[in-house]
Amino acid sequence: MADMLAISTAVKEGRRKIVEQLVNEALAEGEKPEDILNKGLIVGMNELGEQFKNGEVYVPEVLVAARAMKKGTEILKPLLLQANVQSLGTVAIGTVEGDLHDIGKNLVGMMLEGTGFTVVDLGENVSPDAFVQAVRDGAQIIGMSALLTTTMPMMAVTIKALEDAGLRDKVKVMIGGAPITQEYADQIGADGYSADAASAAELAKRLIAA
Ligand code: B1M
Repeated sequence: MADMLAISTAVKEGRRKIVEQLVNEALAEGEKPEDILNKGLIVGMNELGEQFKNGEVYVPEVLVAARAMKKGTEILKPLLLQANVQSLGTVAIGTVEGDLHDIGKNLVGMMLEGTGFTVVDLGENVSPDAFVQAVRDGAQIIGMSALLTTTMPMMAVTIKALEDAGLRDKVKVMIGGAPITQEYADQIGADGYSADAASAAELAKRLIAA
């Protein structure tokens, strides 16, 4: 039986090679990729987040853990993606201006691709203008991620930029990230909020159908 505790511990301790080895072993034992992600990698990163909050670890440790987590998700990515012949639509996704957290955004992008969307990854620290340009370039959905309470307001600024550009009614806006809530989405006039990557893909399907 695959050892999810060992995977989450290896992420927490930033042991990239061990994460790689354990994830490959878990797959060889028949463990589902989504279970390795949710019960191993994400658990480790969330636990480290708590330690970070409590001042038990600092930015360098978190950075090393993020790299270890990335290694694990790189192995899982092709397995989480299913072959879809026809695209369901185009989603431009990015972390808002001022925010460099990209792990959750990358997972959401991965799930959207797996569901059949074409994903344009705008990266991190994405300006409102860059989101506006993505709509001009054909994105039907904008996906914004924010992990910091200080960068959340950039979501509202981006929605305002879409309005000012006369594009608000041409695009659906979905948002997410640890500090984001449905209440906040309603407050800033986003079309949808989701708490995790799997429900983000479901939300995108509902938005494109609407
Ligand atoms: Co930062 N950081 N960080 N950090 N970091 C948090 C977010 C924090 C909560 C830690 C803490 O104090 N407990 C805290 C924010 C506090 C606050 O604002 N209230 C914090 C801080 C303070 C900071 C710095 C300011 C620290 C400093 O420099 N003093 C700094 C800011 C840098 C910046 O962005 N300008 C900083 C830096 C960093 C690192 C660079 C070291 C690193 C990021 C590396 C990277 O992303 N490449 C980092 C990390 C890793 C974290 C924690 C530990 C983990 C984040 C993560 O990747 N989680 C985090 C603590 C925490 O969140 N528990 C923390 C795993 C990931 C799978 O979850 O991103 O929530 P998450 O994504 C989920 C859902 O939220 C959702 O789906 C995802 C998958 O299920 N989701 C969406 C996300 N986006 C979505 C979009 C959608 C839909 C759903 O639709 C479009």
